[in-house]
Order: sequence, then structure tokens, then C-alpha cells
Amino acid sequence: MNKLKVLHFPDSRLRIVAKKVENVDQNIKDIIDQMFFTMYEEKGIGLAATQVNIHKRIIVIDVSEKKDERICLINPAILSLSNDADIYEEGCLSVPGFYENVSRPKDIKVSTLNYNGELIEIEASGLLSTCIQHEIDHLNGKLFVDHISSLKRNRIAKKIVKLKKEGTLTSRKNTPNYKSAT
Ligand code: QAP
Ligand code: CO
Repeated sequence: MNKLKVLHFPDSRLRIVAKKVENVDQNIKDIIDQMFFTMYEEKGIGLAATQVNIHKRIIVIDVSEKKDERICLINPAILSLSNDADIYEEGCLSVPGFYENVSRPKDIKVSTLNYNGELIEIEASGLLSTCIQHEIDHLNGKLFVDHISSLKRNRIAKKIVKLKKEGTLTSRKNTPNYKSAT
């Protein structure tokens, strides 16, 4: 299996709005398989196609402890969001080593195609809800750092550019922390 290269903020390709998948064919399934492989290899809990420079509306998620609960969303559409908010310390494979608190609606309901091309509905709360919202943002060219102050965002952008120049971004010690910040 092939590990896909993950784009890093502030790469402008992370701003491209992804296109709808017309047909869940073998080509799309191959992309999904590679995305899951890449996400597990990189110790992520969610990955949007945008992050691997594929501008199609595809998301893979696994928030389970044993890493055996694959959720794949194709052309997800938000049906409803709750009014109450939840705060999580978010990270992102495209913003490696940086974590910030983000407030988002607590519960979400989406309609989406699954791996078999069937139209299903998913209701989520907690970490899964946050993760779905974070990943749908990616498909719309949005990142979690867009939810924090521009001062912090610009600082992070500068640091990543510097780390990449030094070649120390990937070797840097990163400790993802998905615990709730509340
Ligand atoms: C999005 O993020 C998310 O910095 C998924 O060095 C995160 O998988 C949604 C990761 C938190 C809700 C809460 C980040 C791995 C993975 C890093 C991720 C890193 C290694 C982030
Ligand atoms: Co992300």
C-alpha cells in the first residue's frame, strides 16, 4: 500500500474547494483505501482528501481506541448542528505539532455516501462530531487554525515554514492530544 504525501499549512492547495464525487467506483475506493492507510501510518484520527492533494469530497475517520472502526464519508452534507458548543484541543496532520482549543457545535447530523456508495445518515456527538466538522471544513478549504486568532495563525504558519526549511518538521517530537480541553 502507498502512503500519500500530506500537504502542510500554509500550502495554498489546502484552500481548494473539493468537488463532488459523481460515482463511487473502484478508483474512488482505491483512494479511500490509501487515505485510511496514510491516516493510520501518520497516527491521525481523521483525514480529508484535500490534505493529500486530491480535491474530491472524501473523508476518512477512525476515532476508536483499537483503530478498528473505519468511517468513510463521501459527499457529506450537514443536516443539522446543535446550538450548544463543545471545546476540543484540535490538531491536524496538515498542521503538525500544533494544537489549539476550538469551539464547535456539540452534535451533528450528516447525510453521506458510504464506502459502498449507499446514502446513509450519521448522528454524532463528542470527538466524532468535532472530527466530522473539522474534516468537512477541509473539503471547503478551511483549517482549524481559521477558528483561532490571526496572530496565532500567522505565528504557526511562520514556524512551520521555518521548520520545513530546516528540515526538522517531520523529525520533531509531536504529541497529539485529543483529550477534551473542557
Ligand atoms: C482532526 O486530526 C481532529 O500534530 C484530526 O504531530 C483532531 O488526526 C479532530 C496528528 C482533534 C478533533 C480533534 C497531528 C498526528 C493528527 C499532529 C488528526 C501530529 C501527528 C491529527
Ligand atoms: Co485536519
